[in-house]
Amino acid sequence: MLLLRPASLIGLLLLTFLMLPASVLALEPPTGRVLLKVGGEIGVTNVGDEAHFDREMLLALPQRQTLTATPWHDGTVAFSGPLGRELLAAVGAHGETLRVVALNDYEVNLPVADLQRYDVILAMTKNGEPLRVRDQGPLFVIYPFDEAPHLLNEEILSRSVWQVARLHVLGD
Ligand SMILES: Nc1nc2c(c(=O)[nH]1)N[C@H]1C(S)=C(S)[C@@H](COP(=O)(O)O)O[C@H]1N2
Ligand SMILES: [Mo]
Repeated sequence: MLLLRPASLIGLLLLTFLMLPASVLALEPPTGRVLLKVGGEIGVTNVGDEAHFDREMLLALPQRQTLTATPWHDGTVAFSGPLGRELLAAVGAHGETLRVVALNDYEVNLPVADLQRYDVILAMTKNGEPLRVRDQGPLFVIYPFDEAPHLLNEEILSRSVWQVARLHVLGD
């Protein structure tokens, strides 16, 4: 049997306890091109005080496919990408509001409640093809309009940001 002095045992237990949360919530640094940077009130970081995601990391989050018409596309389109609420969970977000920033410097505040209530995704693909910047990628905030047609209003449309590059979690 392994004999440890009580002090070492306590030390070992303390070390295990201290290391657990970090190992559970750790986010590996990105290895590919960074598509999304998340900052603000987050508990999980991998580059400085931000959480950076490459394509592979975004695909590792729980995904959803949304079949819907939008004001910006012809006919029904299939979008897929990580659920907004899962992304927030992955970065340990604690805030009520998400500042969504696009490549063209368009910015809007999106209530976190929208992501809890609806299956909003950060679409990475359209009809199976990666969204390029020229296709309004790399990420496009897509609400499930066809499931909840009342979402087709000016407020929600203004939160439907394309060319998303950055999120900022704002505290309560
Ligand atoms: N990146 C980006 N996303 C954006 C916008 C924008 O200018 N840039 N405009 C928003 C607004 S205010 C609306 S109403 C919808 C529709 O914009 P559109 O009428 O120019 O197509 O897209 C939203 N998403
Ligand atoms: Mo708008």
